Order: sequence, then C-alpha cells, then structure tokens
Amino acid sequence: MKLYYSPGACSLSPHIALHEAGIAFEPVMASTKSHKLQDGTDYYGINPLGYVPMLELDDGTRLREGPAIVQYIADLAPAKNLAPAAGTMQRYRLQE
Ligand SMILES: N[C@@H](CCC(=O)N[C@@H](CS)C(=O)NCC(=O)O)C(=O)O
Repeated sequence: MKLYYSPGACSLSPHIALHEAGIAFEPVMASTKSHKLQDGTDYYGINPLGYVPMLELDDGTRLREGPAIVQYIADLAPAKNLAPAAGTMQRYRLQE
C-alpha cells in the first residue's frame, strides 16, 4: 500500500501507525503547498481534495481522513493493540 504524506503534517499519525503495525508500505511525499509529488505529478489527479494523509491499498482503493486511516491500519494488525476492538464501547471512546 501507499501512504501519501507530507513531513510535519497530520499524515504523521498514520505514518507512525503503519510502522507500529509492522505493515510494509510505500511512503509517497505530496507537497501541501504545491500539491505536486516529488516527480512533478499533480496530486489533485490522485486525490481531488488535495490533502494528506491518503492511503492507497494494493487494489487501488483510496481511503482519506486521518481517523479512518489509523483505525483501518489498527484493524489490519489486531495483535498490536493499536486500537480497541471494533464494536466495543472502548472503540467508540477512541472515535469520540
Ligand atoms: N480532514 C482531513 C484533513 C487533512 C488536512 O487538513 N491535511 C493538511 C495537512 S495537516 C493538508 O494536506 N493540507 C493541504 C491542503 O488541504 O491542500 C483529515 O483529518 O485527514
């Protein structure tokens, strides 16, 4: 999977979560100012909303919004206890 991120931005939490989960991923830097990737690709062509973080799964599915992304990552690695189990009150407390 790919994580579209920008240094020092709110994409840091999914970046950390991916490392904590031990999940292999490709970090792709997207400028929050120019909205270009390092190779010059227009980031708006990838994410029409223009912001990071965005996670792209191997099947091409794209997931936005930091809170959704970190919970998705946590659910991929339940043994790492990064988030309470889905459906529990503790999970809703996390979302709250
Ligand atoms: N609602 C989004 C907001 C993401 C967001 O505001 N990202 C900022 C960096 S912290 C960004 O990419 N700003 C550039 C832009 O919006 O064009 C989320 O929570 O993930």
